[in-house]
Amino acid sequence: MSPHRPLPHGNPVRAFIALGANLGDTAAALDSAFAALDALPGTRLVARSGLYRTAPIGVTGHPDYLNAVAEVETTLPAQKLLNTLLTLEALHGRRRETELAPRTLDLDLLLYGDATISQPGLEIPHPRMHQRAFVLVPLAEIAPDTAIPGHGRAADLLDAVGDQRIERVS
Ligand code: PH2
Ligand code: MG
Ligand code: MG
Repeated sequence: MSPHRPLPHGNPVRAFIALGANLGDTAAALDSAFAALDALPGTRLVARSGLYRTAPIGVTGHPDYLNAVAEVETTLPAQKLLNTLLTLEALHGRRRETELAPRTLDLDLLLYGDATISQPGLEIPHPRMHQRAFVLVPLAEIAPDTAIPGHGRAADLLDAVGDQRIERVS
């Protein structure tokens, strides 16, 4: 985090990004991704959650994930930020095979200010974030009062995902 690096002009927006990996050195990938987010143009890392080991959702027989959430302040437009996240995934060795194939790094844009966006390839808020402990637990750790448009406060959604296995590891 670099609190003293000034942002370029433009109205900074508070955005939240989910980090996930379940292939390779997952802790190194998430640490590297946090640093890379802080180094993006017009962007600084405001907060990072701890790292959580989580059961894979949506598939069985795959390795556990390591998940976390980043809070950033950015002057990048949402679409540009999304494209940048996809580039960062590729730089971390992400290969897109089947949809839920184990991955070296997944970066999902969860929230972009209080915007609601529905475009091909870009849906904000992330359409499943309110149902996933691997997003809500780290999000509530760093910003419990965050409002998820259409679903309410992050911390208030935790009870409903209490059956999903998640364990803080660092
Ligand atoms: N990501 C998915 C599907 N399932 N499960 C966990 N625990 N963590 C993830 O990051 C994750 C998932 C799709 O991107
Ligand atoms: Mg994902
Ligand atoms: Mg993704």
